[in-house]
Amino acid sequence: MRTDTGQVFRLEDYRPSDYLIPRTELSFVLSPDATQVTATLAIRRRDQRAQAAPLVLDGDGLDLRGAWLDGKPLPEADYSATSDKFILHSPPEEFSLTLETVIVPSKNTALMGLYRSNGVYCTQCEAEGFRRITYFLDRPDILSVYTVRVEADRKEAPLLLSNGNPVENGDLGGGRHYAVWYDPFPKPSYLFALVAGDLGVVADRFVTASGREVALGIYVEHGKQARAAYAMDALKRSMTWDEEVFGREYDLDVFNIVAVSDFNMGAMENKGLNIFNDKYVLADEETATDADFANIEAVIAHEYFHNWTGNRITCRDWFQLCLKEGLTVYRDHEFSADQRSRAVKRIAEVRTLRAHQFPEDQGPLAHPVRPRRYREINNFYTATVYEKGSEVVRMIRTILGAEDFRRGMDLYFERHDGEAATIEDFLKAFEDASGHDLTQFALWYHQAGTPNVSVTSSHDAIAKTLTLQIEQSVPPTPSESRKRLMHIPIAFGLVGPDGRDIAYSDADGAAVENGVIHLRKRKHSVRFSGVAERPAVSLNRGFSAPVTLSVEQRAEDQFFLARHDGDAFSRWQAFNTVMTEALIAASRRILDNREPGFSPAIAELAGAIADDESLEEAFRALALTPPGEADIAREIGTNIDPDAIFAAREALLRFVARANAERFQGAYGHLAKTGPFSPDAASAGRRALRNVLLDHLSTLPEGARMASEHFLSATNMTDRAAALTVLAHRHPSTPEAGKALADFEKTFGEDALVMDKWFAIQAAAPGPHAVETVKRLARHPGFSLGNPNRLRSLFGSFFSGNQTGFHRADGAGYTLFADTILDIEKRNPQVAARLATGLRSWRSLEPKRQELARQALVRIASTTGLSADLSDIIERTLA
Ligand code: B3K
Ligand code: ZN
Repeated sequence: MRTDTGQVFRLEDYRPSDYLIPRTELSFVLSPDATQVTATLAIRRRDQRAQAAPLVLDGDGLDLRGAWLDGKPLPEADYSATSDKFILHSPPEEFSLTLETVIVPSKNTALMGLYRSNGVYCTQCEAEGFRRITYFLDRPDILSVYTVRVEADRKEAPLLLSNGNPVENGDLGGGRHYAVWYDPFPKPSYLFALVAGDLGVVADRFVTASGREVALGIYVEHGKQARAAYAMDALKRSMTWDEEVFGREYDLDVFNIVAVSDFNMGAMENKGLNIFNDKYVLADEETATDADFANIEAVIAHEYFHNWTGNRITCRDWFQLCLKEGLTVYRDHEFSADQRSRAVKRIAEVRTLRAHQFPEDQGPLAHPVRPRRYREINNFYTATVYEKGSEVVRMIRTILGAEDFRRGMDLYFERHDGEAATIEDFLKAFEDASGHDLTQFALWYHQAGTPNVSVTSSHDAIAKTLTLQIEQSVPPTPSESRKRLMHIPIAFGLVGPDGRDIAYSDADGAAVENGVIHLRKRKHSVRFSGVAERPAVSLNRGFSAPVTLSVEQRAEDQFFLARHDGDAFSRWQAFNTVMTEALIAASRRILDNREPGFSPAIAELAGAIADDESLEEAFRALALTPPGEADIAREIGTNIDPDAIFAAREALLRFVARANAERFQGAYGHLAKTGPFSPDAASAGRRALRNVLLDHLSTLPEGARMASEHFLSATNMTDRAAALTVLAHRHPSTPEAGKALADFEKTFGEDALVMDKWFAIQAAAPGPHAVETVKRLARHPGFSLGNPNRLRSLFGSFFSGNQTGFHRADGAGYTLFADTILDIEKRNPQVAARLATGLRSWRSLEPKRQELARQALVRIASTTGLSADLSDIIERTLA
């Protein structure tokens, strides 16, 4: 484990490296306990007139066994080597350096560099894992052409893969064999990959638009090939889509994906050899939910799209991470929107953004989409860099329009293919292609915090005008107290009494273009003429800007928009706002020992939505889902009491279900009739709606029996997991719940990925017993502290998905938090640091819980020898 040195890296300190490595030859002789790595690097000085500076290569925990310069042993006086640096004191202008190191994959529990997962050798190098394999200029602006030779025991590893195209393989006798791979595209070290093991394959082919034939392979555990069929289908659809929508073709003869079961995150876009967490590859109706299918489609697409946005054009330095990540998330969002329902996809994206990015932006870990400093880059693979980064690209498209956006993308590819680029390069391509000035817009990359837009409206019936007073503000964030004014594109509509958008004759006060108000100043007064009747104002349609809105509006306008807004996102938003406001008021009343008190209009609207066949089922399912407990807490902002919020939410579900019992029962029964399983969006939508209805109806008497029947009659994992959640969360002490949990365990006990759902559902079960449940489950034979998926499903679900259980008033959840994180950190600092963000919103809690949470954080902070990963998160959280 690399302990914290406290070193801070700054964007303004970027300097190009003195040396380049145009070619890299790697040779691996694999063995679990002593893998020999020989690297021969062709190195040359960047500036031939410059003085010979020492060459300093990065390492991390390396053991050097030999060094040669131009093939001759290097005299000891000419270099120095430690486990984390190799220094050649006075290198010639151009030379070849051969370094031999020995590494121990079987002991690599951090899962960075070369490690073993279920007996398979695999690698993870982004961001700085390559230096755990060999000494190198391990930075993204050093692009090199790689040749890789892999040698292994044929029985242990019949399959030998690396980046690029296969060029040679053969037998070495004594049960050993080898393969050589050559990747003609210069790439940074973080994209290096190697896999060796015994795996099954699903093979297919793809012919690109220009007729290049590509051999596709998805490698999975033997016997699981059938579960990779959906991933293969998603891959081929992604390849076609990128050609059609972005004009991007694949460029190698092969494209391989390998699924492994021990992986720190979702997947990795290594050139020609993507390595995936098997959770994002394996799916069939028996074992995966509709959400799993959708995630697989999105992650397969995301990693594939990186081939152009990330690999062909990479990042100059790690501060530019959003250059590849935000853009590639935007691309995978667009892909899923085209494959499924655009409106439903957009609502889901915004829910995710608000659940993950908003609390980050509003708490102690806030940072700009392009950060200016970091201590540990692994901690910057955040919702801000990814999701807000994607929103920023989406706003560029809104501002430029679809055609100029595409022209800008084309120019970006044309100018920077084969280079390591910056956000400035990216923005310049759009400015040059469109003639727009994006100077003010660029603040979205540089300034942290979620802007707030507040709006009031006034209608003058005699003058037939509608005036909007709009004001923007950006709250202070850590180390940025003063903020500059942003360019915020707010899409809007004025909805008339007949439910249609009113055509206004002109608008002044701000640049209003194609239904978008462009805020650039602190205050805008926008007047629309020719507006005879007072409209309901629909703002931030399609969530055109990632902001919070404070709108002074009559309650009946929200109800009206929830029924009539022509923009599906805003229609969903209107009902969501109605419910959020009702829940906040109810939780306050509950704290005062009063009845929650909901308006019958809410139940009526919910009933109307459930029955409205003009709306897609998936949309209705989303609309009928009340905001989650964390969403409500975020809106309340301070002095949070999770128990009151939970009680209010349960009361709302019951209130709506009671008022609509018959209607919901009818729809629930009707939706039960389906044909054979299909993972497509429409079928998934029907299941989602039926499961949301179950969630409501299960609050009524006989709820446990109904959920139990749902569970027992389920023919797919979506329905089974939904019923199990209702039982374990709402009716935990019933025999039905106990039986369902036991049945599930019996059926799927051997399937770790499926058991993750069983762990996650129980860890998220609300109430004071959750702490004990989680401790008990941590001793379950199917649980393992070494596997990141298990950790996320048990502890991640508890810390981030169980508001009442984790935030138990006596602080027992926080004690478990500190104990667990310190324990995990010993083997895997990266995963420990990620889980530790579970307390980032501790300052919003009510005072007693806040103090207990602080004590747990301080206990972690005062532990000696913390990793850079964990101490960075904890110190920023406490700052
Ligand atoms: N680029 C990887 C993430 C690597 C995370 C390193 N700590 C996956 C992705 O975003 O596609
Ligand atoms: Zn990515």
